[in-house]
Amino acid sequence: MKVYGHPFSTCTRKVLTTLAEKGHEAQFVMVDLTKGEHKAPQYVARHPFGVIPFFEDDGFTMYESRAIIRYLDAKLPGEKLTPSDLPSLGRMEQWLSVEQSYFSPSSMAIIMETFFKPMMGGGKPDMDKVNKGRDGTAKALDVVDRALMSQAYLAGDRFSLADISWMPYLQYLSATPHGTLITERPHVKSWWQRLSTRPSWKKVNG
Ligand SMILES: N[C@@H](CCC(=O)N[C@@H](CS)C(=O)NCC(=O)O)C(=O)O
Repeated sequence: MKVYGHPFSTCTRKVLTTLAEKGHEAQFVMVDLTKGEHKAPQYVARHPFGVIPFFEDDGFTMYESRAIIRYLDAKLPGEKLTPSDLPSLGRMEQWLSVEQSYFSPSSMAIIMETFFKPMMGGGKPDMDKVNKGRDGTAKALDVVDRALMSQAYLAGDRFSLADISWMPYLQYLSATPHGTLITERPHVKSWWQRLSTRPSWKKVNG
């Protein structure tokens, strides 16, 4: 298996975390976003949308991080990251969708403005974007906080792909001055402590 991506990329991290959870090593092919390698013709020939990650498995190729992690869980041996009972499966899919639709767009607005922009020498954060991002992030985390009052993980009592999909954004958020969005919500805070101390996450972020 080959994963084309960048170690700083949230979507690449979902794939690498899933591989680590399954105890499987894949070849990592660096696509340097800072050099625009994801827009180079030879990469776009693989991934028509010119983003990372891209995935290869013995001649089969695919893209879209959330689709890749489902594929990996279905294919690889090891602990299942997808519940077998229907209500928990439904919950997992709900939270994957909430991450994609509401949480990641708003948290990424904060992360881009307050983490990546200064790191790339891009100047001061645009506070309109940050504040809009904060509103969306707070709403999503309020909803998760309520759900986590009665269960340890998003799909229920067991860790699943849904938790993996939230982890990269929680990690970056916690490294910004807006990490209080996590720590001021008690159930989100303890959930993030459980997630961020998993060996798979330490491996990907090591
Ligand atoms: N829906 C895609 C999103 C991929 C995506 O936006 N990747 C980012 C890195 S996390 C990227 O390549 N950004 C570069 C760009 O948009 O030019 C997925 O889940 O794989």
